[in-house]
Amino acid sequence: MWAELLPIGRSSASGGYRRFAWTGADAECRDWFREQAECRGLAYEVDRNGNQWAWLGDPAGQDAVVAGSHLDSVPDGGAFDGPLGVVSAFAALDELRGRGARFVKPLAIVNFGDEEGARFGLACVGSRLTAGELTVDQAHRLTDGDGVTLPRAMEAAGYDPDAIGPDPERLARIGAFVELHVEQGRALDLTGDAVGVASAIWPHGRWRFDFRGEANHAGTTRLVDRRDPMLSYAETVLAARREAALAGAVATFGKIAVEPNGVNAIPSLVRGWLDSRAADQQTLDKVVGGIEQAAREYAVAHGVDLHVARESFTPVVEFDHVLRDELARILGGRADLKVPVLGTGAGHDAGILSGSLPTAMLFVRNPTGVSHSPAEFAAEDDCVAGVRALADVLEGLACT
Ligand code: HGY
Ligand code: MN
Ligand code: MN
Repeated sequence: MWAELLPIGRSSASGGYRRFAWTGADAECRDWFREQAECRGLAYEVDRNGNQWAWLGDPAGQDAVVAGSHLDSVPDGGAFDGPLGVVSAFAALDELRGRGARFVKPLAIVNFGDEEGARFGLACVGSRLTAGELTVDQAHRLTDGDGVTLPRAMEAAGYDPDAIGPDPERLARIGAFVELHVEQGRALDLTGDAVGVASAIWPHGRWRFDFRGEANHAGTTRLVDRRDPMLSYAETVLAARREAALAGAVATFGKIAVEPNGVNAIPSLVRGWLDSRAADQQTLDKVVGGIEQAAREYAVAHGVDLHVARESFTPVVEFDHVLRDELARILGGRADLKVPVLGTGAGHDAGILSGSLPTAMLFVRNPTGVSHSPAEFAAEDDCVAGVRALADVLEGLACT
């Protein structure tokens, strides 16, 4: 499975993946998913929001057990964030068939669309739409950097944008969703364990800061006459670092757009996107409030206008305790496996769906902790341990 996925959407320059929603690379990943479903004799379907499902047992049955993740990537993402959960779900099914497991509940493997939000700016679009946490109107207004709207992009990829919307009946048929994911930190490396279980996801969001000044000549405009938005933006980046460090949170300006974007022109607009996350809501509010206040002061000092818009927000997620205890019980029976429980600052479809049904996550050790980068890594032994743990969990939840 890895060998087939390896070249899809890979940049030869960076070695990273560019698998953005509704692009050619995304379509190739989707073809791969369908082939994996078909070659295993699973019933394949695409839901109204473009998420892909592969069913063993009756797709219309009740109390289904679902495993999976996503196949899209951030710009120059690693190979594991997303695909590890989908590949492991197929591998776990193969393992269970090898064990002769007898399924008493429907089992599905899922690929949620547009998890990273790399193209349209909002993460987890597929699961948010399904859970009713993103309205159809909001989704129809999403636009990429080239001005292409989500509906046009879906259409171009052969999907029907008028079909999108909440899917409560589908979610009501699912008894448990388990997402396996490469760890995006070093907690497991530090405890020396191959696999962990998630406790909670930090609240997190994305904010757009538009600093508007005045375009002018870089050679002839006196420093005192300038209204340069780059200065207030730069100071705001430093303020974000300061506020986050003070609060024990994180804040990142990782994306920027500059107009007119000329070497010899003072910018008229600097647009920066802030991603900030903290262990609790109060801390996050304090950090983002502090950054915004500082940005306003810098804007005034440089004669620049500032507009701040929150583009997305995901509240804290505490994973279902009953399902988590069930996972601990199932995996606790394995003398060779100690499974620590960890929190994470990364967002996931399992977090979005946690408001609609019991969800849980398994993490696989990442020896460097690096993620959202071509250097992301997980050792083969640990991936195999992840598959075995997922197989045990699925067997415990779906088999006699
Ligand atoms: O940005 C995130 O937390 C993610 O990996 N979707
Ligand atoms: Mn990610
Ligand atoms: Mn992911």
